[in-house]
Amino acid sequence: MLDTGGAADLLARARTLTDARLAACAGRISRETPGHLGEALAYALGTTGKRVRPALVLGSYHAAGGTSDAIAGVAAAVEVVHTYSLVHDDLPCMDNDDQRRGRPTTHVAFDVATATRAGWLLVPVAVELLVEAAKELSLESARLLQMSRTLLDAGGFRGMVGGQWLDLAAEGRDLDAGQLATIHRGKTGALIRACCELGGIAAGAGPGQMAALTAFGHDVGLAFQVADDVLDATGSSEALGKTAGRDALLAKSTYVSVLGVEEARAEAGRLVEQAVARLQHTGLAAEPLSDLAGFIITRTS
Ligand code: GRG
Repeated sequence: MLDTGGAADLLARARTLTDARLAACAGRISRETPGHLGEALAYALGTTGKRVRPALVLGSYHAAGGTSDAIAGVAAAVEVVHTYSLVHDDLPCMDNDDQRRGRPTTHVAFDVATATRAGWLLVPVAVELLVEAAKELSLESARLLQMSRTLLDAGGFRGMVGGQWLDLAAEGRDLDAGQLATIHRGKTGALIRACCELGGIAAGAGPGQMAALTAFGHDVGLAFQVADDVLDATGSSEALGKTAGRDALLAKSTYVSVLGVEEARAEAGRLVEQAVARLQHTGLAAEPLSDLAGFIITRTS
């Protein structure tokens, strides 16, 4: 039985710290960016997700001995990249969805051109948040460079964008589990892995601990998507805050279509077990992070 007790505290702390940064950021942007575009940026940043990625950043940072609340700026930077990806993912040229986080998607609330521009504008906002956080954490420039590379690489063609590209190209095709893993390790997993790495880098983790955090993030990132596929097939739109059953509608191969619900759940469990084992005997204070991995595959939204 997975213990997810410590996850609630970590998620609550991540929400409090990160949301304060995101609210300040949204306020500044809507003052600086005129008209519809500023409003759309503030709208996208004002939606409340689960904050799993910020919690992974905080959990990894604390696990590696970091103590400053300024890590919230790094967590906010990742959340902003994630937010941009959701805004663009929902566009008519991608998954074409009208509900996200319990509200109309950004292109429905505004229009496609505004949502597209708002998504693009969030990328430099994320970099700015990262740079500010590095300054607050008094990190030397080599570590800021390493963190920038980690975040941008995960968000780029070797990660999220490349995975999304493959995912779109695969619509209507039957994939096997190996092909699905390649797509989702990029589309969803890369940013999740980067969260764990960013926390470790910010805390000054050594090579052994960094390798453990990377391996943990690699497995949890894929487990997250397997759980997402199960929720899409079994959850309600009300609970998910987005349209349920979208994968079947778009004729997407998913872990559920390939493995079935029960085997997909079992696969998510195996991945998390493996992820948690990666953190053992590393000197990392890994309990909250391990609990968070359990939450990621037992969540209901
Ligand atoms: C140019 C091809 C190209 C792509 C642009 C849109 C995009 C980049 C990538 C899509 C990435 C994406 C949306 C992956 C899905 C990840 C996922 C399962 C998101 C849901 O995450 P949750 O459940 O959401 O954490 P909340 O709302 O809780 O934050």
